[in-house]
Amino acid sequence: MTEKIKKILIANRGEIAVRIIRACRDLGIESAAVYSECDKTAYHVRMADEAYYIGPSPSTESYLVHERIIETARKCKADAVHPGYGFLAENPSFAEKCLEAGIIFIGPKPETIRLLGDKLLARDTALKAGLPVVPGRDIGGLDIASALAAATDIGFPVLVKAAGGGGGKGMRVVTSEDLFAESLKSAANEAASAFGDSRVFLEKYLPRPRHIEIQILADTHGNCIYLGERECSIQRRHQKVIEESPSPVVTEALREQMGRAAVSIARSAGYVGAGTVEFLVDHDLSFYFLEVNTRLQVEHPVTEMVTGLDLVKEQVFIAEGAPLKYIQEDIKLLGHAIECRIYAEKPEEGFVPSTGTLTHYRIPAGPGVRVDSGVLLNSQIPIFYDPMIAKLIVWGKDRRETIDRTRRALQEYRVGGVDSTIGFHLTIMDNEKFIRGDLSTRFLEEEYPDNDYHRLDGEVLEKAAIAVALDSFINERKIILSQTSSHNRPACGWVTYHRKNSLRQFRGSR
Ligand code: MV4
Repeated sequence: MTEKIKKILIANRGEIAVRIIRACRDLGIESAAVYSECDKTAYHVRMADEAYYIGPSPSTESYLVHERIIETARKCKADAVHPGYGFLAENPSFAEKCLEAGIIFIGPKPETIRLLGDKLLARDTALKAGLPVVPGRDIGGLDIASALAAATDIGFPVLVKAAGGGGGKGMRVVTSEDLFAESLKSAANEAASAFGDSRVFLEKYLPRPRHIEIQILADTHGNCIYLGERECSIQRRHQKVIEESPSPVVTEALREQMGRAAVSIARSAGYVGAGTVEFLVDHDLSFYFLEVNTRLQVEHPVTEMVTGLDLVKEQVFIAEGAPLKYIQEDIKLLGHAIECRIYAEKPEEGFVPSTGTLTHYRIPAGPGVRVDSGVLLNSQIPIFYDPMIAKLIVWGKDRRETIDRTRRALQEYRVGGVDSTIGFHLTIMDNEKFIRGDLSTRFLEEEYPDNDYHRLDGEVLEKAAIAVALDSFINERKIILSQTSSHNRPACGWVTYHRKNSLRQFRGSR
């Protein structure tokens, strides 16, 4: 049975809210935005067909309040809620409450979100589904001595991971036996305070893996397909910075193996919707299951660019109960796509958030360029949320062309009033290892140990000098112009002389 969705409430903000509104418009579905105090005039609010105030600026009082969002959806007669990513996207209780209120939650079933959100249960599910997992052990209920025996059995270095995990919290690399007990305790403590769940497990530590993930789509009729991979190895502190599809190392055969593995765990978990199965890939190209993300991901556009699909539209069709329109053989990857996450941050100062007003803003365009922006000229960048302001997604026929277009687009991009990561991305586009596709999750720390992302080549220095000279020239003019009337602005010597002279003539003729 398919039930057409007529109105979607978007329980999010910024670029992803705008992205979802665009899909709604393409589908002829009405869109309702929600906004907090500081988002009153935000881009997503202006874009949506309707917008509703849901509370003060802190997300704990607005975008995270289940009842406010469900009440708003009910009031505006939305038949579905799209959570985007972050906020409530992977919250099984919220998904449950939506369903209880008779509202479609655009995402997997609450029990699937709950199962896969537990990294230990997800690992078990992967094992049962026949996926390769990193050698490891659940140490729940074990005393320190038995846990140490398990670690010794796996072999050091081991990685302590939190069951409630994600984002690297409650994770500890342990290189030797004597540091084990202490690391175990501190990981468990950190996990308890971060997730309210102190359970931890052990895995063999892979020192320089790649992070490669498979996009999947599963409908309510038991069909499930994979849409190729994304390489997301370039990240800092578990925040992805650059993503691409396809991965520079994934062959047709490896893609099929990883894709089948992803579909296999999705089936075991009763997965419905768009999802991502994450893997670690070792230097010998052996791959290991990491976790499943039960949401639309930030980096979904690179998959859209190489498959030609619109993942948000597919999510809506699945939520309506429609069968997938594609079988695996229909999915063909074309060309190459790279995404740069543009943050309002200062890379030179350890990526501290940079808030304020966007006094200058111009987005790039041209062949292969897509910008999913959450802001406009004069937007306020609030302190309350993630500082990602936009994503630059670039497509080319191959990786080389895509890198060249990305560099060109980054050079066209203008952000003023706040700092941005554009210069940082330009540095990466010229990095030889990046250009070679020689990546790992350690890429940034290895290539830029001192956070030194300046591009101090001659061309940039010359441009900077010209910019500074122009800026001071324009500022001087502004001061002079504000002191004199525009009819009487300073001119070169002979003009001034002539003016004085004609004034004398005028006086004289009286
Ligand atoms: C690992 C690993 C090495 N070996 N597991 C980081 C986040 C969490 N979801 C899993 N993570 C890792 N698990 C084993 N056995 C290295 C990481 C890791 C990482 C993974 C993906 C992307 C970025 C990362 C950065 C640091 C560490």
